[in-house]
Amino acid sequence: MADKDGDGDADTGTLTKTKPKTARPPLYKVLLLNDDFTPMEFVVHVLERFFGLTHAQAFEIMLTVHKKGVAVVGVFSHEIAETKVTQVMDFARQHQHPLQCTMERE
Ligand code: TYC
Repeated sequence: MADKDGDGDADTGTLTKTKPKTARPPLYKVLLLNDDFTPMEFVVHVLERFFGLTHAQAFEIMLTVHKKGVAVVGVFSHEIAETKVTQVMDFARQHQHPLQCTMERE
């Protein structure tokens, strides 16, 4: 019975504080991948529509993906990231574009 007060140390008479820990939920990057077929203006539209970006922001990210192959579009909770990926993939499929969107734990 060396730790009757439950603070994780021996009860020596010295008062110690146990720091309350609030675990932060993991975050997920949503990534957009380049391909040779999806029209640039379609990608810009997707970024405006599903990520709330301005036309200028959307154009810049689209160009980064076009030049580098991939870019992070945003960082979200697991549920929000999954929703964004599904929305983008469904919309691309509806329009018969091969655009790929994925998520990755940060
Ligand atoms: N590379 C495409 C083109 O030249 C444009 C594009 C950009 C496609 C970004 C996908 O995620 C993408 N039409």
